[in-house]
Amino acid sequence: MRCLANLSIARRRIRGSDNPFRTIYTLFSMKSAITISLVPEARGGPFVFWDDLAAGCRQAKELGFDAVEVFAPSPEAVVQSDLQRILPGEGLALAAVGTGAGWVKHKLTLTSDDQGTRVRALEFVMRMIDAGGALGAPAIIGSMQGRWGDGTSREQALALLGDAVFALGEHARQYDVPLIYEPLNRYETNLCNTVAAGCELLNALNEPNVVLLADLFHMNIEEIDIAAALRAGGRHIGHVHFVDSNRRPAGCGHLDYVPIVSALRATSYQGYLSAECLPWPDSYTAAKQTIHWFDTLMAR
Ligand code: LER
Ligand code: MN
Repeated sequence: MRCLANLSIARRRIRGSDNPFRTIYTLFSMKSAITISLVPEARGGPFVFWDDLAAGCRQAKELGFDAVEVFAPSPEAVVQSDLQRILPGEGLALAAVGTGAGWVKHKLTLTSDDQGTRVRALEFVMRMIDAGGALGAPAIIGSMQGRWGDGTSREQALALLGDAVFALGEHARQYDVPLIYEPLNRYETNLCNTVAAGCELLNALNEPNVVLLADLFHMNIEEIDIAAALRAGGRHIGHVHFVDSNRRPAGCGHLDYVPIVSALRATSYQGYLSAECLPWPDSYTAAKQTIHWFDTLMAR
């Protein structure tokens, strides 16, 4: 543990430099990422940078982030974006691509009672997996999971979700990336609200290529004890949305991050802490606050 903490401190010292040892340190510690939304319909949502991919990446790099997470309107928008050129130019990785635009723009869900809608939802996510996979990044299923109630029972919707998540995880294998599945709070889905419910879904699928996204905002609403839930989630946790209780940047709400980071270290988590939070009070300040909080926690 002490060794990991020392590595984090060393990594922090060389943040932002082109030192080749940076890569080595990064291999052994959690990594920072920040969200960029390119979806006008999602305005008001929890994304730090908006609209301008190149400017978002430039600021992410300047502040010392390791990666960006992109919320794009369509798979085509990812393919046609300049990411392939911008990311290596800035020395940034693509942490993940969101699929929620399928819901926000087209009202597609993987558990709709309408078969045509389900098929289109599956196609949308598959193409997003292709677009992200070509850049080495996994896709996230959050809002696209839908909910039970409008024509589907809980059992039917969970079975549909399990089948879709399994098929999409298998599809992602060809890119050597997992599929990321995100439990959401009760106001956004009634399928899986907790890490434990997410684990139950994955365990029933028999070793799928799927990991869980632990979004600290949703967890603050649903979990009894966030750190305990992360420890119990263990190897299933593959991505973290790094945000505070009120969806403001980390350090601007009432979450206690010390036990949260201890829990992630205890499970040898080496994935991203990705800032999916409101651009509060503005994008740049939110990004700066996030990286400051990330560095402070990693240096402990
Ligand atoms: C939605 O609340 C959320 O947390 C997103 O990550 C879902 O895609
Ligand atoms: Mn999230």
